[in-house]
Amino acid sequence: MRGPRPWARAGAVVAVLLAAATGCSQAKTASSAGSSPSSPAPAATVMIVSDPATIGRFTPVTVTVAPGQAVEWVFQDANPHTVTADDTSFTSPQTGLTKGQEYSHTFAKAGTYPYHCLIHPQMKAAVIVQ
Ligand SMILES: [Cu+2]
Repeated sequence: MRGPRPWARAGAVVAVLLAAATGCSQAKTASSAGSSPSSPAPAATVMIVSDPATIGRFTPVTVTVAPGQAVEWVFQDANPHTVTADDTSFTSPQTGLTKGQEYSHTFAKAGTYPYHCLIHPQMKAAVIVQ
């Protein structure tokens, strides 16, 4: 009985190829879906805009993110500003960033993180991580 064996083997090869093809399409679908529930949320955005009263202003003044989430500051003022933690645990370049530049920081632990601008101490804001 040598007849059936090659056919059985061919069938097995087809089955393996089908499984491989199915695996491929599943992987492709999963990666193109992009945001699974377990992936970290995208960064929250804080704008730094000009303000006649304080030269610059963080908006929103308080931003809330989850642990592991980043905050991205988008500088929109021609005047240089910094994003500097009151406890100096994080800071953007201390010479200041200006319009068109960005700075981001990822917050790993829950807590309240007040920050200010080194150049204009009247510019105050906070990140809440919870
Ligand atoms: Cu400033």
